Amino acid sequence: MEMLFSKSRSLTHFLQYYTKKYAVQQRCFESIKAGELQLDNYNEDDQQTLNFPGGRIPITTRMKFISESFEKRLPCYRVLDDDGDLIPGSIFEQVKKGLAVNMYSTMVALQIMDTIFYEAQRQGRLSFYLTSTGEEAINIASAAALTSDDIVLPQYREPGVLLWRGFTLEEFADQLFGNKNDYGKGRQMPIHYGSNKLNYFTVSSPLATQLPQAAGVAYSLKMDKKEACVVVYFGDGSTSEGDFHAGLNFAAVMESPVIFLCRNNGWAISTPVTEQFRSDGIAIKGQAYGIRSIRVDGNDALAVYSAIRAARQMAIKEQRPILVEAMTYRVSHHSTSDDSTKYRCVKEIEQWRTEKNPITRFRKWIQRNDWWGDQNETELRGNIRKQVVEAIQTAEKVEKPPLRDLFGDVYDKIPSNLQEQERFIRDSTKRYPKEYPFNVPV
Ligand SMILES: Cc1ncc(C[n+]2csc(CCOP(=O)(O)OP(=O)(O)O)c2C)c(N)n1
Ligand SMILES: [Mg+2]
Repeated sequence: MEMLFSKSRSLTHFLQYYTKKYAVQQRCFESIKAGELQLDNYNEDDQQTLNFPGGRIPITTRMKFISESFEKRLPCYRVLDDDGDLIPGSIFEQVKKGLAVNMYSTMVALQIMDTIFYEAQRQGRLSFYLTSTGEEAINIASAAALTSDDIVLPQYREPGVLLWRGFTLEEFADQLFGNKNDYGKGRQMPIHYGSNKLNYFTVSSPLATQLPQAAGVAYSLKMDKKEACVVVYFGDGSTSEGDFHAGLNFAAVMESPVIFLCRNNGWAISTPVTEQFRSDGIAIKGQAYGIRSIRVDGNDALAVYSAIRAARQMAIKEQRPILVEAMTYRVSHHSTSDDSTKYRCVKEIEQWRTEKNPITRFRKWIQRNDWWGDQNETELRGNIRKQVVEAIQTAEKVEKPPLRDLFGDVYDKIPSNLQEQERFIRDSTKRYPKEYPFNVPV
């Protein structure tokens, strides 16, 4: 009791705590009369049911185990075929010329940004990089289906969502170079972007931590009665983390308006999905948590756009989570620290890079609509290339954040161990000035 008092600090808190606890103990499930578990004739089919906490369950005399899989695999929702033609009879959200061209142009911008930043890393100008190659449609089409009030919790392969929301190439470059304009003050690895202004949480390295957080953020939107939802992105590999399960269950029970968007790209660094799980992918897992789910072709921008629009509508109107599994392929190496040709077939990578390319597929569709031509393509690519190169050249020259920024922003008052570390690093810079980066103000 003493502990409780010191935690809650006041008698009022203590009483509130006990009143709540007592109320919970008094709660009784509607389907159960206290103390009995009865068998009775109940439902319309005259089938016998059992009363259990949580509801009535039909009984059977057959000892039947649920199968570990369905006879057929869960189908994948698609609108455009591999050649960018509309599949007859497909149901999808209409996309007008302006939006379609904007989506296409941003996919191309993401592709070019990735190519040039990747090369800059190979030249030794950046410490690390990671591309979204092959997953441009998931990035851009999902972003296009949202509004700017929707809150994004990313993994790390979704910079296209930020690009769509207006993060500038300079802002990307500032983060990558960790210069003094970087919102994280150079304290994070490259690609850990974030933007308060654009409702985009900062990328965090430990996988899947964003999932339970997303359930909580969405619950706060619900409490504030906001006309918005949360979208949380994650990879197939991240679903092996406990946080995936906690996040889904939490959101289902709390009826949080959140879209769980899994990019199933076949790989988690060198681990293929066949070694990651034995289920038919991810969407199927939603049902076990009581979450409405869909599997969609992640390389079909129109299908992704339509599915996320529908998911958003349901999440907000019905105040519930939705799980979307977007099927795709990680065309790039995992990151600049990886060589994927060591563990997968080059032919397979090439096929996804060319024949199943989501950008080419969407381009074919907009060209058939007479919304795009070769001239537009040349101009767009030239312009973006120039802008990315300029952004790199500028960001590279900007001064790094001062040494003192390494120790701030976490504690209200810097604790003694950090003060000691600061003294130590300052001493070292004096003793070994040549070993210390010249462009970090001390
Ligand atoms: C908790 C945790 N475990 C392991 C890692 C190391 N790690 C970084 S990325 C990655 C693969 C993740 O794969 P996936 O979620 O499928 O995303 P993808 O890279 O394919 O987009 C791993 C294992 C980590 N960052 N965090
Ligand atoms: Mg993956």
